[in-house]
Amino acid sequence: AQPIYLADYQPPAFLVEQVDLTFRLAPRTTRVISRIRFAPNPAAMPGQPLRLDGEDLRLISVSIDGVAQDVTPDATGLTLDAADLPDGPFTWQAEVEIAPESNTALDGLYMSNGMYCTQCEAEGFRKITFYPDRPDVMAPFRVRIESDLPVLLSNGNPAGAGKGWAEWNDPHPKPSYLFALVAGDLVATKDRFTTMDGREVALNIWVRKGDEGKTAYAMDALKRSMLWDEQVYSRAYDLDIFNIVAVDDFNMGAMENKGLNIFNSRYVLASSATATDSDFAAIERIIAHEYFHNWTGNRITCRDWFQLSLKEGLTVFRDQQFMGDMRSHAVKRIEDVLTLRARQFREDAGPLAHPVRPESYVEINNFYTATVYEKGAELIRMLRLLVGEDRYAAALDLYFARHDGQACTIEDWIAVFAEAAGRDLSQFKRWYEQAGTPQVTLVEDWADQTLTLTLRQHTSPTPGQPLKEPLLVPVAIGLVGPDGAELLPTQVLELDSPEQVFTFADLPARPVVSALRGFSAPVVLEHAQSSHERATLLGHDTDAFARFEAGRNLASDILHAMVLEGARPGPEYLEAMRLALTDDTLDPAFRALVLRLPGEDELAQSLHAAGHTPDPDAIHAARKRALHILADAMAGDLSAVIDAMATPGPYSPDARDAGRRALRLAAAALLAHADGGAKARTIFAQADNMTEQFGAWTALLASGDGAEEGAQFHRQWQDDRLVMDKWFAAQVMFANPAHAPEIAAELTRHPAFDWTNPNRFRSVIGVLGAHPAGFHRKDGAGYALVADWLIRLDGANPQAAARISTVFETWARYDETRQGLMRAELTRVLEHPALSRDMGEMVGRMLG
Ligand code: HT7
Ligand code: ZN
Repeated sequence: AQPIYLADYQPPAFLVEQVDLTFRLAPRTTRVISRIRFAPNPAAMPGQPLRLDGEDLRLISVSIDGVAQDVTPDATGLTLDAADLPDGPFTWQAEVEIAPESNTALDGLYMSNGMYCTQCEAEGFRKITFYPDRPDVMAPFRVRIESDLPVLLSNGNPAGAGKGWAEWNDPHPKPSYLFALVAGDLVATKDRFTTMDGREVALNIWVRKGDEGKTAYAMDALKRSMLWDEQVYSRAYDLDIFNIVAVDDFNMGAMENKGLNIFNSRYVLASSATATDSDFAAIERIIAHEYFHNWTGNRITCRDWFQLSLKEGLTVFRDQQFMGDMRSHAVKRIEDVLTLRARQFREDAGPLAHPVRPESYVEINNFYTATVYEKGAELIRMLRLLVGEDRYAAALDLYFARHDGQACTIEDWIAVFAEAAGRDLSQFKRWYEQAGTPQVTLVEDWADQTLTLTLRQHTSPTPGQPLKEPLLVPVAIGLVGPDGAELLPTQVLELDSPEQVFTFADLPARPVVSALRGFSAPVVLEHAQSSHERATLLGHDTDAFARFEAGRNLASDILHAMVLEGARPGPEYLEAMRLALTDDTLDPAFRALVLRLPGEDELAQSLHAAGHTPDPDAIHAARKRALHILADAMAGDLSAVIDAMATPGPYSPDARDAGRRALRLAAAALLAHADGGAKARTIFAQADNMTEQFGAWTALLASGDGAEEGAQFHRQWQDDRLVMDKWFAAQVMFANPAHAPEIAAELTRHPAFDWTNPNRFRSVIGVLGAHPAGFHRKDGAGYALVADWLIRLDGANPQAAARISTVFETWARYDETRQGLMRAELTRVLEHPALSRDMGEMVGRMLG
C-alpha cells in the first residue's frame, strides 16, 4: 500500500450541504440509502473530479439529480469526472447493501450481542456508504432508521419515531467520522442537566438488560464533566439530548460521536463488587474525555488525520486537568508521567517513533498512539507553562471563537497561542515535528557561594529523522537547602540551545537541586545526584512530583546496581522508603506510588538507555530480591499500615478511600514476600469490594501463591464478562516467567476465551506481551505464541491485531538470540498471505 503524505494535502473538490440517510437494518442485508447535496468547493481548483470513498459495499443504484447513473466502483470507491457532473450544486442518491453480521473488524456498521453499532473514526464511514470520508468535509445529517428493535439511536436530536422506525436530526455540521447509529434491545439510565445558558439536556446511558445497576458512576461522571467544561472552559453542551451506549465488542476505549458516544462496556459499567478503584477512575476519565471532545474535536475538528493530536492531545490534556481537579493534582501528575514513560518513551525509543504530527502514514489507525495522545498533551502542558495560565485561557478563548465549525491544523493552534501571548513560537512548533525523547543533561558546579547549572539537550536519531534541531525546553527548577528547607521557589529556565549556563549567586550553602519539577517537559533528565541528595528531596521537596521522582531514582539506581553488580539495597534506601511508608502527613495515594518499585519494562528501558543490554531474567530476579529485602526490612511497618488503612463503612470510589486502599494493597503485596501471604489472604477473605478482592488475590499471585483464591474468584465471577477479563489477565500478568507462555496458551483453550472479543484477547495475549520475563523467555515460546495469535486475529480484526503487535517494538534492546527470535517471528507474520494493511505497516516499520 502507498503512503499518504501531509505535504500532498489538497482541499476537497466538493463540499456537502446536507446528508440524508435511511437504514433498513438486517444482519446480512442492511440497505443504506443516501441523499447527499454536493456543491463545488470555492477554495479548490475548478475542474477536479468528485471522489467518493467506499469499501465492501454492494452498489444497488445511483442517481444524480434524479437521473440514474451507470457507475462502477473500484476497491476503494468511485471517481466521477467534473465533465459528467452538473455545473453547480447537485443531489447524489445511492442505495447500497452491507452485512453488519459478518463485520468482524468492528469498523463501520457491525453487530455485538444482537445489537447494531457503528465505529467510523477514522475511516469506517466508507464501509457504510459512498462518501467523501475525510474530516474536512462537514455537513448536517438527518437519519432514518428502520428496524423492529426497540431502541434506535443516531446523532443529534430526535426528529420523530413510530413502530419500527425513528428519525434523528443533527444540525451541527460534522465530518463523517462522527456519524453513529445504534439499534438494540437496550435499557437506559436517565437523568437531566441544565446548561449554564439555561437549556435542558436529557442524559441517557444505554446498556444491555441486567447491566442497568452499573451505570450510576458513569452518569455522575458525565454530569461533573459537563459542569467542569462550563466552569473551566466556558463550553456548554449544544443539543437537547446526550446519549451514551455501552457495547461489549469494541476496538478501543470509547468514541465521541456527536451526541451519541459509544463506549467499550468496561469504561461504563461499574459496581463496588465488580469494578476496582482503577476501573472507576478510568470510567471517570474516559467519560470526561469523550464529553470534552464535543468542543475539542467535534465543534473544532481536524483538517486531515495528520492533525490528529489537535483534538486528541488537547482533549487528553483537558481530561488530565479535570481528573486533577476531581481527585489530586499531585497524584494524577505522577500517574500521568508513569504512563507517558511506560508507553510513549518506549515508543519514541524504538522503530515506531514518529512525531506528534506524523508526516506520512499507510494506515491511519496505526497512529492512534501514545505519541499523538500523551506526548500531544505534554506539548499543551508546556505551552501553558511557557505563556502562563491567563494567556493560556485567552488563547483557548480565541481558538474557540475563531475556529468554531472549522476543520483546523496545528498551525491554527500555534497561531492562537502566538497571538494571545505575543510570542514567536516557531521553535516550540518543532515539538510537533520532531520525533524522539530529548535527553537533557544537568551538571552542577559550586564555587564562591554560587551554583552554576549547565544544561545540555540532545535527541537521538529516529526513523527518517537522522538530524535533530534544539527544542524549546521549559525546565522548572527549585533549590532545597541541606536541611530540606526551600531556598529558591520554582523558576522556569528556558533551554532553547544545545547548551546553556544558569547561575544562582549568594547562596548561604550548597543547595540540593530539584530539577524538572512537575515534570515540566517530556524529556529524560540526566542529573547525577548522591543517594543522600535524593533522600533529602524525597523527604522534603515542596514539589510532589520531584519528591516522588527522587524516590524513584533511588530505587532505579539500586535496581540497576543489583542487576549489573549483584549489589544489595543499602540502609539509606531502606530507611527512606520506611519514612515514606509511615509518614502520615503524606497522602496515602502518594505513599502507595512511592512504595511501588519501577517495573521490569521500565528497568529494561533505562538499562538500555544507559548502554547495557537488558536481561529480562536478571531484571525479574533482581526486582524480586529487592521486594523480599524491602518486605523483610519493613514487615512491622507494613503490617501496621495495612491495619491503619482499612476503610470501614460502605465502599466509596472517591479519591480519599481509593488512596487508602491503594496504600493498603501495595503494602499487602509487598508484605506477601515476607509473611507467606497471611495478610493478603485475610484481606481477600474479608473483602466486600472488587478492589480489595482482586488486589489481595494478585498480591498472592505475585508472591507465587493464590491458586485457591483464583479458583474461588472464578466460581464467584464466571458469569460476569468484565470480571472474567480480570481473571484471565491476572493469571498471565503474575505468572512465573518460566511458565508464562504455557499458562497463556492454556488460557486460550479455556471455553470462555472468545478471541474475537478485543477485551478478552488483550487480557491473555496482550498481557503476555506486557510480561517482560515471560514474553522474552529465552526459548522464544512467548514470541511464537503471540505471533500465532496476531496472525489469527489479523484475519478478523486488523485494527486490534496491529495495535497489539507493538509488544514487539522493543526487539532491538535485547541480546542477539532474542533479537533473532523476534525478527524471525515478525518476518513470519509479514510473510503471511493476505496480511492486512494495518499489520503490514506495523511489522514493516518494526523490522525497518
Ligand atoms: N477518537 C477516538 C479514537 C478512535 C477510536 C475509538 C474506538 C474505536 C476505534 C477508534 N479509532 C479511533 C477515541 C478517543 O480518542 O476519544
Ligand atoms: Zn480522544
